Amino acid sequence: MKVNPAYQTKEQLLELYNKPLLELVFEAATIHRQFHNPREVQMSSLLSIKTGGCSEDCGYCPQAARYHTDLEAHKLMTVDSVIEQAQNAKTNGSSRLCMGAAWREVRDNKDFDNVIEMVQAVNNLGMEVCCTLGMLNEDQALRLKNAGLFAYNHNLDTSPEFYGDVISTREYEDRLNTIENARKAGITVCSGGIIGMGEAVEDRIGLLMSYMQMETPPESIPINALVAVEGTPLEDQKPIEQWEMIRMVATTRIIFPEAIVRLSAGRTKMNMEAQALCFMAGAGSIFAGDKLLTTPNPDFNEDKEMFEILGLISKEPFKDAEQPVTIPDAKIEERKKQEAARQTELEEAKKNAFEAGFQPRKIVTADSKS
Ligand code: SAM
Ligand code: DTB
Ligand code: SF4
Repeated sequence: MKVNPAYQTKEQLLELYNKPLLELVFEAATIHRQFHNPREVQMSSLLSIKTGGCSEDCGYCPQAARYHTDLEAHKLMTVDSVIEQAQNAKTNGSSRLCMGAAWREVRDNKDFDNVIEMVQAVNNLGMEVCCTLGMLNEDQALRLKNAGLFAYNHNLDTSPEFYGDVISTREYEDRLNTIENARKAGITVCSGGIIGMGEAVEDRIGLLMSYMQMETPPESIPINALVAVEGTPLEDQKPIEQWEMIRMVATTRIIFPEAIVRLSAGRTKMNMEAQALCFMAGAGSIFAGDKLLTTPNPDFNEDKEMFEILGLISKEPFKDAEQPVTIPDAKIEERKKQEAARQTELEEAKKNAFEAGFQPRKIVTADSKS
């Protein structure tokens, strides 16, 4: 059951969202137990592989170049440092790694080739690999799929009606197209929203309606509370009530019984009791590690303690779908072949020059004189 047939109209969803809180949590918990092991919560780590300097104007985002935030921009990380961070996350109990880049869209360049190598390497570590890189075309989605990408994250964030109040540099339709491209390539979809941006409850419901209307709704739905960052247009938004986060998690759980609902950004402002109610209401994952992409998150030890107190266990990778197989990437293989050929040519040339009697020039330094 991908979508719960008991709820179809906006009115029904609104009524559900506004139900007496404990009734709502009870209904969500009941459904959660039919489709998931309620003790299992996936720990997923985020890694910002390319930070800041983004050309978009998403009103919530500290990485947009046009806002004056304290963020330090960084170019794309190296494949080796990504492997090191992924290994570290795995050692700390994460079974999934989500790599994020502050790009409007993916471009077919050396950076993307490097991302392909990152996906291959992290998949080889036996972790679920997720990427969030902005807009994607079909070919790019296919290259990611063949590299071993498990999921693509691309959030719709809010309802189509409220979207223009938050972002003007792209359309809702653009987001839907990218999700479709990932889906066509056979990658699972991770897509969710942010609450606390000044939207009405109707907009939260509108977001869920967008997913209900998809032929295949997302396998993974992250629910974020806005992290209001100084310097962004949404810096003065009042933090949402914890109850709203619980309601949103519970409503999402009831509407999409099979999906994994992720209790995402905003946990530093939640106490353990509120998080416990979110788990009760069907949250099946958290972001683990002391940093989200650029903002703080509870550290591994704090979450470990919470898991112990609540009797939660961390979910193993690939329990919901098989691990993707990594297939060599034609472009990268061709580049490696060309590099190897160039290296051989260089060595041949050196050898020939030596045989023809050319000696490497002796460099005279102060040391070699004495
Ligand atoms: N640039 C890519 C994109 O926008 O799809 C990927 C990175 S972007 C930072 C990933 C997601 O992070 C956004 O879609 C948004 O939902 C979430 N996000 C960004 N800033 C946030 C904030 N301050 N609070 C909560 N969620 C945020
Ligand atoms: C998602 O829905 N939330 C994550 C992940 N998917 C990429 C990102 C949250 C970012 C919070 C702000 C920051 O740390 O920059
Ligand atoms: Fe850029 Fe993504 Fe941030 Fe929007 S959310 S400004 S696209 S990094």
